[in-house]
Amino acid sequence: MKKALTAVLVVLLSAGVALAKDYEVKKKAGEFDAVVTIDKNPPVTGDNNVTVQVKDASGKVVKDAKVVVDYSMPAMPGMAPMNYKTDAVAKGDVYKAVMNLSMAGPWNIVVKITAGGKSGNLKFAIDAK
Ligand SMILES: [Cu+2]
Repeated sequence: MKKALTAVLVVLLSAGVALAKDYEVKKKAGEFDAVVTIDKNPPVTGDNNVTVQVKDASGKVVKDAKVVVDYSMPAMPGMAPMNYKTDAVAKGDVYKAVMNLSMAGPWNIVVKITAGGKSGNLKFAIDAK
């Protein structure tokens, strides 16, 4: 009985994961290949968990990079431009950061990656709900 219940739960949980697809950006950052995922899709006002995977030109995972997530909202009527920055912390093969978006609307994200004397930026824009 317990076993059957566990099996049902596992199926339900996997289905949930498959449905809730992360926001994902794959791009070059200088000589690095990076994959940035955000656990909210679309990203939301408040906390969003950001995961960055970095590979070098040969496709090898880079574990000793410095990764900074810079996020900003351009000025809008009645609002001065906003600029935030957070360090992503290495966890296993990836880097993790929490991005707190204080307002819905357009945000520009720049992920700055530095490793082995090289650096590169990955830029993309999101529309937070
Ligand atoms: Cu704004």
